[in-house]
Amino acid sequence: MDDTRKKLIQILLEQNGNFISGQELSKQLNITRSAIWKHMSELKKEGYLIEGVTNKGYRLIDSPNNLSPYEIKLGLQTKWLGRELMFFEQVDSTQTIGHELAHKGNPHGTVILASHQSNGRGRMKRYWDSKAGRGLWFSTILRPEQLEPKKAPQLTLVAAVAVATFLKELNLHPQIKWPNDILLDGKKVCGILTEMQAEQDSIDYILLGIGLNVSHKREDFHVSIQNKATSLYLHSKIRHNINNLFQNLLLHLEKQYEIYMAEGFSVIKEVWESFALKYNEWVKIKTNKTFLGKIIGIHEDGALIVVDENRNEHVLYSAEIFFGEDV
Ligand code: BTX
Repeated sequence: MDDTRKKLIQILLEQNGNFISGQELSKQLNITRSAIWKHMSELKKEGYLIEGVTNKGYRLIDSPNNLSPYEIKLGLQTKWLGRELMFFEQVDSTQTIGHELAHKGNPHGTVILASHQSNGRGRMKRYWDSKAGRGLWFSTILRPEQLEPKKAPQLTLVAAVAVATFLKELNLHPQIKWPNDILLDGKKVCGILTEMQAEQDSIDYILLGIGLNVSHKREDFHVSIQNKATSLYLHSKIRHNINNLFQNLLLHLEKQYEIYMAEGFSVIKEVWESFALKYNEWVKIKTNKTFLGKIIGIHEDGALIVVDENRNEHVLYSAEIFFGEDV
């Protein structure tokens, strides 16, 4: 989008729905009134709903519900997270771009956001369905100073707590399935992928990838996941403004990260457990073998603690949990 038009949107947004005169706009933008009129027509074509009234000027009634880095930056209340925001219409995966940028030295808190991922990925090279304009697909570069590499998996749980508290604030009842799935009514609405670059005793960076399904209808998901995935819209039939959602999600992430860094994992662990799914119920657990077990807690380092049918305790760092239809 051309720079004048970006500035024009910014000015219109700043009026909070009130009118601004054409004369004032042409003064602020240093362009003629007919140029303003042309830009307004272009914005309308892009989906902005703008009212023009003689003697009053223009006012913005509604914006297209598309990701817009300008709108995001305008209302972003974070201190450091997303202050450096890279936006792409289409990428293969924001994780790929994130690794490239982290290697080039991009700072802590850089966020890479895409409207569409052609090759979004989950854990263990699984795919992540990332339909254009339907969700928040983003990666964050974190450079936690003085965090031991072995504690890095805790950050997945920190992020899960951030997403869950964010969804709770939307009056939803999220549950966390260890380690990285956020569910609504048993269906996955969000996935988290944490990748790390580290030396033996120091972390270079952590790339925290989050995929949140926002406005999918059922048929927007790949047929293979239509029964087990959901979106905020599908779940609650509410159309959220995607840019506001993103601003709030970043705020929650920043907050939980800071709590974790200042107070350690125990505070996070407690909140995490309050959202945990299938505590003390028999579930199928797959590690290098598959067995029935009960989840009884998470360890201080973020690992899962389960007991098997013979009452033996296991501390698991990597596992798949199956329940319901999956069992
Ligand atoms: P995961 O391995 O726990 O979950 C992947 C599994 O989830 C898939 O095998 C599929 O069954 C299911 N699935 C795929 N897409 C979706 C979806 N949109 N909604 C619900 N279920 C789905 C979870 O991995 C971690 C996902 C992280 C995604 C983010 S998006 C931004 C960043 N870039 C990137 O490539 N990945 C991360």
